[in-house]
Amino acid sequence: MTDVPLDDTFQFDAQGFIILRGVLDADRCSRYLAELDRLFEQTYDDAWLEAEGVRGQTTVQLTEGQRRLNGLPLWTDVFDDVISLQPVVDRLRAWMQAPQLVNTWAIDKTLGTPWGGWHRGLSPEDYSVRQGKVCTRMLNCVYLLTDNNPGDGCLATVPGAHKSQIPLPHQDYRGHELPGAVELTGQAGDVVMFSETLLHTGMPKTTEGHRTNLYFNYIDATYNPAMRELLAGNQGNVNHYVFPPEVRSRFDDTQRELTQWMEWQRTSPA
Ligand SMILES: O=C(O)CCC(=O)C(=O)O
Repeated sequence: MTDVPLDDTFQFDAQGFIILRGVLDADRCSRYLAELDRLFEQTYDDAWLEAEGVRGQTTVQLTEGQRRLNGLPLWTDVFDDVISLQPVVDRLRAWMQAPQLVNTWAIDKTLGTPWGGWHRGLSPEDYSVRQGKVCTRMLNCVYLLTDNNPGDGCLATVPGAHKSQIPLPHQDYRGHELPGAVELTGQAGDVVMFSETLLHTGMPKTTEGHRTNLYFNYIDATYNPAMRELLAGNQGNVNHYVFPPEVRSRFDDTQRELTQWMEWQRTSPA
């Protein structure tokens, strides 16, 4: 582990996010995009969703102009090295107590994708700074595989709103109506790391072509992902989070360490 520059920690704390430039090279972006093309062509058996009382997302979700694929390492080993990218791992370890990977997904947007809704994964109580140590209990890493230019359906956020406890009903605000909203642009290969206590949403895609990103979301080891989904009424989502032993057995040491909680999980009720 290398020391994370204090400038980065300052910026992450002040804004709730940071953009790391040029983490993935062009070849790697192309390889990941080609694999996503292949994976989006496949069909997925979500039979577990039919079990009585199980609620959760299907593996592929198609909405207006947009495709989303959940649980990436379950379907391919091509994205395994995303988990152990050093600049990201260093910052995860600096800004979390003990990062553990939970949710992984890809979103591919085309012309016509509308605004998403404003949301945050956790409340600001789950973000703290004590004696200079940042601690967010959930941190999302977004890997830009294509350019995210204005109009491309970029991530939008309100910088600093990871600490906001003003009870504005943010979910009732459409897009730019939320005061202070900004569009996060970047180029293929950049990585956005943001605290999930930060208000964020996806913007509409008003341009031609594809905007494709990967999302690798980490929670603190002190936090129980199964209970989180159960309380949210989506207990089946854990099926996308837990990688079985045959997936983890191909991982390197860093990838195994960042997914250690999965050793103690099974996806069907006892
Ligand atoms: O990049 C986007 O479109 C927004 C994604 C997002 O907010 C989410 O997947 O929770």
